[in-house]
Amino acid sequence: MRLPLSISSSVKAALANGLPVVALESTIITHGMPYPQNLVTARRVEQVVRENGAEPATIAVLNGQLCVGLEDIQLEDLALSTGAMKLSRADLAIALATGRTGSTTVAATMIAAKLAGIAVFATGGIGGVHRGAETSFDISADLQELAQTPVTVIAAGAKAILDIPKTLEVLETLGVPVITFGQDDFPAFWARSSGLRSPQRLDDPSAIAASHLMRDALGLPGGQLVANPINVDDEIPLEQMEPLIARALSEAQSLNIAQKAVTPFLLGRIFELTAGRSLVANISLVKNNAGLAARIAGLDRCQDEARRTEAGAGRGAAD
Ligand code: PSU
Ligand code: MN
Repeated sequence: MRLPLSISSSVKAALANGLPVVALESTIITHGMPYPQNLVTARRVEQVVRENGAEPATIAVLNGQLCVGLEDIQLEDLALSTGAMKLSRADLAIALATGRTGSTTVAATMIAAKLAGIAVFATGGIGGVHRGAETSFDISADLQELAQTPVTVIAAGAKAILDIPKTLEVLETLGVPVITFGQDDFPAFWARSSGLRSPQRLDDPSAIAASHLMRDALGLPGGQLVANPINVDDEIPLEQMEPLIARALSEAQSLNIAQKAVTPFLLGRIFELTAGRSLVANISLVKNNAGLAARIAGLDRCQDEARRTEAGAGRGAAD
């Protein structure tokens, strides 16, 4: 079976020339933000990647093609569409086999990035262990993906709609490195701190790029999660979010919202309950993550190059 993988000409050129490329997901466009902010943000995030020296590759499934890098018109169509599927690992093959259109979650975007040869990916927040998972069993496939697909994912931590302590425990069990950039506390998406200490902290993007390569050198599968705290001016402290989150969660429960509808429902309700402030924060943190991802991607390539040169020099000396 031939894989319907379609890499845009600009992404193809960047990859062929060894230039840094940053993957971007599309569920945030179709299920994470309302129109027109979703389109404005998607374009702006691509621009931030470019300003930081890398080529953006927004990923989605369009009419059964796994597209890596979207033309502006494709981005616009996706932002306007109301029927796009939300595609995670479990859905990707079916959507491609049946010619469907859908956006990719963090898990599915990682799969596509790996296929295209892209090692760095920026998003807003990853999916995780939901509150009440002990009865609902609702744990995002994003966590398993981080354990098996070699892509470094830059996110603003995990949303406080999730059970953050349990999310960190599952990541630890799965052997996923969780690295907070520049602070000790693991961030909570809209808030800079979750009140929990991050498993790891690195202050230097080149150390993050080197760790990515070292996992590969060790022969370990999987990627790493880089948690990048939201800018202080745009954060919404946890205490302010908590009552709104509690309300959104209880509404979800009484409406019997389940499976892949849970995250979009909660995000939509929180947008309404914060009178749009959650969206302002969300846009700010995605741009912030795109910038850091582009810097890491640049270093990743340099490091890779350096490693090859070093290996070559080492062999030369042994000869
Ligand atoms: N965080 C956001 N907006 C989003 C998502 C996360 O602020 O749209 C999306 C991401 O694509 C993530 C997905 O991969 O939600 C997780 O969904 P689930 O919990 O159903 O696995
Ligand atoms: Mn889920």
